[in-house]
Amino acid sequence: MKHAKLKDFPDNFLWGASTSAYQVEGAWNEDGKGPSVIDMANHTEGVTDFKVTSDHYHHYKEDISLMAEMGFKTYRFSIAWTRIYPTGSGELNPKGIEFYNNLIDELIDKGIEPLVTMYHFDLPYALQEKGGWSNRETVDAFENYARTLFENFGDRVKYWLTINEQNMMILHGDAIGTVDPNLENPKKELYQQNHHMLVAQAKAMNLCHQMLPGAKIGPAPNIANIYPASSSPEDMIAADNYAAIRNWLYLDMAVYGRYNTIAWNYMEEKGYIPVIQEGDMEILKSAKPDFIAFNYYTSQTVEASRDNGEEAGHTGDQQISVGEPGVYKGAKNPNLKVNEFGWEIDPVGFRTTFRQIYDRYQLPLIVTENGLGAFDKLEEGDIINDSYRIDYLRQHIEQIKLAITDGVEVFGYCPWSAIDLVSTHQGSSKRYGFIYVNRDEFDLKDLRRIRKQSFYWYKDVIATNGANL
Ligand code: BGP
Repeated sequence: MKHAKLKDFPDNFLWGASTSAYQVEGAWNEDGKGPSVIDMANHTEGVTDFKVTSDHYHHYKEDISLMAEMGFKTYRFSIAWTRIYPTGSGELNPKGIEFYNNLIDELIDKGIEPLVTMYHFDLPYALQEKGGWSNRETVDAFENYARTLFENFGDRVKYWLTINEQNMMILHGDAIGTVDPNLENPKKELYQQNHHMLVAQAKAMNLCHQMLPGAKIGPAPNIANIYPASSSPEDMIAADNYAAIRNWLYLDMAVYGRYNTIAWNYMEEKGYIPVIQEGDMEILKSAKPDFIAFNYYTSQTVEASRDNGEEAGHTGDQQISVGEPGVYKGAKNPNLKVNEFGWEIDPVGFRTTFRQIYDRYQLPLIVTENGLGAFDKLEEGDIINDSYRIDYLRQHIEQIKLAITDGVEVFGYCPWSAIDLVSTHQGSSKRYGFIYVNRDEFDLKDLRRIRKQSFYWYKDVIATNGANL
């Protein structure tokens, strides 16, 4: 639909940006923090680990003051479970509580609304040693952790996100490092973990509503519209299959408390049906999110699986789908350009994704990640001319405006990332931030913060509530 006139961004629109604890904080073993699965994993060769990252743990005041200078209305960050409970449960670490109290107070002092992810990939290693999400006890540990967060921070935090990109942890467990590929049947295991995470999420949503009647909570999956590679009916079926497995399984459960039919039948066919304890489906049904947060970097395109083994093997990464025999096969979209890392760029797909989610669930939406990873260059005079990032963000914000005009309720936009940090598996040279952090892959240099060109651009976007793009 071509609109004659576009609607404005709503007043109080939450402009901001995102980070996650393990990718930005550093201080990996300080002040009583326990090891997480990230700290104990083998890191991709040739790129940095997560020990220091951007050292936000020690620079948070300076970083927040730069966010305030940009005019952030919100800052989406995650709490490291292992700072609060070094072994995942049991003894509480007061220093961890203190750090996030300080961070939250600093944000509020600067007029920035905290938007907290409770868990962003960094499961406590002590829980992993006991089976991680395969072990039902992790559900209890998460509920206990959630209670602690609500008790300690609920007086100031109004917006909560349960689990970051649960769907990517399940679909791309090997890229994100959440599953042991040597397991006998890793996929079956993953769908059991998935079920446990869904139950844990439902319990956390219920708990939040009981303990903090004024707060709002929602899931934060990575959602992308799926194109069929052609207008062939078989490709359309493949696109439907993948949309169910990648997107709707997670949101149907979060919102309606039921397994998506196509996804369920896929799980049955493949032998991935999880053990469901008595009472689980009631818990899942009883929990209701107040909004849906989602991460979007690009759309996906798939074609019918030829079932000839081509789709087997590795699973790509968060944004590159390879496929699964008999279900779908990842395809290239000839209409789209790709970034330096092979991720397709599809702003219009962003609008489609908004429309699809809102049509299905009718809940307010907030974007918790969207952005462009690039090898930024620090030029003489502390200049970082990231015009390519500005182009990417501008094109995507334009599409939010169109989605709003389409009638979609959108209340915030938090691109990835507020400040440079370490990528999930591609190191610190793959940068996303508005703020440059002066370090190399293996040379920490002075970790100086430098405003990029996009910093000034985004400041103006926020100041004009999206009118100046
Ligand atoms: C998402 C994750 C983030 C972030 C982002 C960019 O999947 O939620 O943690 O890292 O992707 O991905 P990458 O770091 O691989 O470039």
